[in-house]
Amino acid sequence: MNQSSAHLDGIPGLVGIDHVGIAVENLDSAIAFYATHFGAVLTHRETNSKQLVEEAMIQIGNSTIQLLAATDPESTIAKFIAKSGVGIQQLAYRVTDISAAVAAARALGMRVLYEKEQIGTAGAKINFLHPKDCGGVLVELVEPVKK
Ligand code: CMX
Repeated sequence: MNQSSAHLDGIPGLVGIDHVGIAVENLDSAIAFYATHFGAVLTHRETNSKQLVEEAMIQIGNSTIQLLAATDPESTIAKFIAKSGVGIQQLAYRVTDISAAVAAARALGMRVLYEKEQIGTAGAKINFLHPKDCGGVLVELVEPVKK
C-alpha cells in the first residue's frame, strides 16, 4: 500500500473495539463496584511493570472494560487522574496486524507513542496514538496473542 492509498483507506485490519480503559484509584474497589452495579465478571488481572499499572479486564455482556490503577506516581494513569480525575482514559481497537496498523497511522501523520510495539494485557502487542491526533481520545492498538 502506498502512502496515498493509506490516506484513503485509513488504518487497516481494524476488527472492532477491544476494550475501553478506565483509570481508577483502587483496583479492588473498582472491581467490586463494577460487579455490584453492572454485574461485571473479572476475567483477567495482571501487573504491567513497564506501564506502571495494575489492571483488571472485566466483562459486561459482550463488552470488555479494562480497569487501570497506577502502581507508581510516575505512571501515566497517576498523571491522568491528577489532571482529569478518574474515568475513561483510552479506547482500544483490536487489529489483525499491529505493524501494518502503526505504519498506516504514521503515513496518516498521526503520532505513534512508542517506536516499537509494547507488551500489553495477556501478552498482546500494543501501541498508542496521541490523543491530540485522534479527536481528544487516547487510542490503543491491540494485536492479541494468536491462539
Ligand atoms: N485522553 C485524552 N487526552 C489526554 C490523555 C488521555 N488519556 N492523556 C493526556 N491527554 C491530553 C492532555 O490533557 C494534554 O492536553 P492539553 O495540552 O490540552 O492540556 C495533551 O493530551 C498532551 O498531554 P502531554 O502533557 O503532552 O502528555 P501527557 O504527559 O499527559 O501524556 C500521553 C499523554 C497520551 C502521551 C501518555 O498518557 C501516554 O504515553 N499514554 C500511553 C501509555 C498509557 O496510557 N499507559 C497506561 C495504560 C497501559 C495499558 O493500557 O496497558
